[in-house]
Amino acid sequence: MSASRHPALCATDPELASFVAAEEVLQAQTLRLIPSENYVSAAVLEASGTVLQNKYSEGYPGRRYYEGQQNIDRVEALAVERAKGLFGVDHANVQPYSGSPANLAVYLAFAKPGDTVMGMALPMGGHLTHGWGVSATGSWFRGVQYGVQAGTGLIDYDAVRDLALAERPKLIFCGGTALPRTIDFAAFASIAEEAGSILVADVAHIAGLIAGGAHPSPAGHVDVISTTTHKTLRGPRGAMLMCREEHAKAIDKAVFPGLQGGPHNQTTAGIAVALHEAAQPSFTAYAHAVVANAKALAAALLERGFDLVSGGTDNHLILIDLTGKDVPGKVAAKALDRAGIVVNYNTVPFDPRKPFDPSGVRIGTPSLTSRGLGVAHMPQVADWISRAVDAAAKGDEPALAAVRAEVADLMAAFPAPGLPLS
Ligand code: DSN
Repeated sequence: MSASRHPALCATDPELASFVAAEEVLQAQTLRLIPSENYVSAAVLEASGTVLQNKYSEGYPGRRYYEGQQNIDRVEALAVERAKGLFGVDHANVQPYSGSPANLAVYLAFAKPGDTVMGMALPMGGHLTHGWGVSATGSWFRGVQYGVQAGTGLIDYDAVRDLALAERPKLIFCGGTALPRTIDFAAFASIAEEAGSILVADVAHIAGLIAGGAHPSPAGHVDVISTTTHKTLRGPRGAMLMCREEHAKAIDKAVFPGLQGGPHNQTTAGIAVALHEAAQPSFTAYAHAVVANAKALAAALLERGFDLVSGGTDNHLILIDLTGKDVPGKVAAKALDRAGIVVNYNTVPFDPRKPFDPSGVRIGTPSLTSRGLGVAHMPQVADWISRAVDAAAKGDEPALAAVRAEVADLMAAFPAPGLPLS
């Protein structure tokens, strides 16, 4: 971090400033493939670090419990209008602190403790907050879980319907954290209607693809859309809940005063900027490039003998099953990290191993696409992954160091948004 970029921080707390500087270097030099991460723009970074931080504003625009809201109200109303326009929804709440509180607010709005709720099982690609046992949502509510088919890795919508009709859950969640394929929101909507359930689309991973027209939208199919703002949508760390007008009051009441206190106004400002950016034609091109890159990377990995859950991808995410490579996911992820390629180890459907030491590695293309890498680079990326996994199997540290140097060379030619050029 240069003193010219953050002079006050460098002068006041050089120790902390040095950690941030090191993170800037790490993010600049490595190939970041975690599918839920991205690079925000300089404008989003600036908006997220403003004096809006200094203000308490419990309530909603025009209905606050504190005075002095002239500017805060305008910021939040702008974010809300932009969210409604971008996603084509009646109502948007931009206050949830992140994805888990957003989902918890949905429970508060529509269910009572002990009610049955349904979501995809975490090891199958769902999310903790979709009723999984170790989460509050799985202990305060009765979670029933669907998965994917063993052979195809795809959701079996007939099985989802059978479970929904047998259990009649209050809430059904669709969406997740390790789903490489398109979600059929219309199919979920017809199931939820038959079962008499409220349908929630958790689109945290694919919100940017939806905004850019690279994945079908759940708007018009589902009761509530829940999303974080910092993944493919490329905003600050935060979340939004969007819904039909009939649910607006229940959602707002659940977020505040039900669950949260004052909104993080500096984050709301960053969300507003990200939504503005996502409404530009360049973002549509970005969203389609993310998917094109992921498809090209999946094809290149298949050519190199990797086994991919569901055989490929329709979106930004690829789930590599390393069972056949004899390298556990965690060993591979840590070796890739030493090679300058940042991924996360992940369960694969029907994983015989434990979540803290699973068989898979989850990768995605949002970050590298934000840096301008294209389909022509994907064979090189697949080659690095292949070399690093082979090196992990052999314990070949010099091979990992060689990949790391090559990665840093390419990354130097593709500066990351929001980071200093150096
Ligand atoms: N932790 C997020 C992810 O990485 O997918 C989901 O909440």
